[in-house]
Amino acid sequence: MDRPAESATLTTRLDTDIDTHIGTHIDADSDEVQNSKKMLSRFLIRYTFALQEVSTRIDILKQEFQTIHEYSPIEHVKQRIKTPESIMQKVKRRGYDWTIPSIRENIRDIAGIRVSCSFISDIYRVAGMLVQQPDITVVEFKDYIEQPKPNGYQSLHLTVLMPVYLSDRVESVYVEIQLRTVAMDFWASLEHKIYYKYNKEVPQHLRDELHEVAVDIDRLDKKMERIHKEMLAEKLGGSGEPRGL
Ligand code: 0O2
Repeated sequence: MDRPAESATLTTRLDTDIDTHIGTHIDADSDEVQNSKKMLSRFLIRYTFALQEVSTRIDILKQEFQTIHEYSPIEHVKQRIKTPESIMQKVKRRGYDWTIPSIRENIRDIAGIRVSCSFISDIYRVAGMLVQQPDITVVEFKDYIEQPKPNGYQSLHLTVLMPVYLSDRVESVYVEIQLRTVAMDFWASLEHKIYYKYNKEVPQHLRDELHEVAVDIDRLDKKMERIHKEMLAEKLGGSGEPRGL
């Protein structure tokens, strides 16, 4: 657990940020602000460690698969730590308490990792391999592939608790893992840009087009997978499923 001083200082830091937003003059070099920044970095460091842990697990799966099956279900991996500003906005939006315990418990996507896979079946295969690891606890599972969002967004979201071994304790840290195909990722990044370009008020014709493209992407992903399986079946003389160990 963090010491109370750490919680209090972060609270000050968050309040300071709000003051900045409403225009109050803040001395960025003041001891208080400098101290708060240090405390915030200390709070966020566990998320960096948790991301390193998850990313290593994913990398091992990728390399092992590549070596044994001469095929990788993972195309690329991106990770990010939510910015203090974005954490602050979410806390405010959701009306959570401005305390470390509340942020730690409620903001579960401070550490985020995005895995782009070649095919839809790879998404479930990689997710399955991760959630079977005994020290990873799945706390939330959202399948936007089975059930896309109304705008067409597709992705598999897992929120997990990852143990992080610190010098004097083990901490369970929330990590959000998003898994999607390369095509879904392409769609999501364009939609994200459009969403912000129009300040969240996207014109209806663009919404409709994005939805159409999402449907096309689903069709394309399924078609590509069928072609890939047919090619594998030919190569392996079997079902098209990669061979076991
Ligand atoms: P960023 O910058 O990627 O972190 P919550 O996470 O609690 O705020 P919700 O709806 O409960 O919101 O979570 P959900 O559905 O798991 O979505 C969280 C994240 O998924 C988002 O994080 C996006 O990264 C991604 N996402 C969800 N819906 C969409 C969508 O319609 N379009 C795109 N492009 N991405 C989406 P953030 O915090 O919004 O952004």
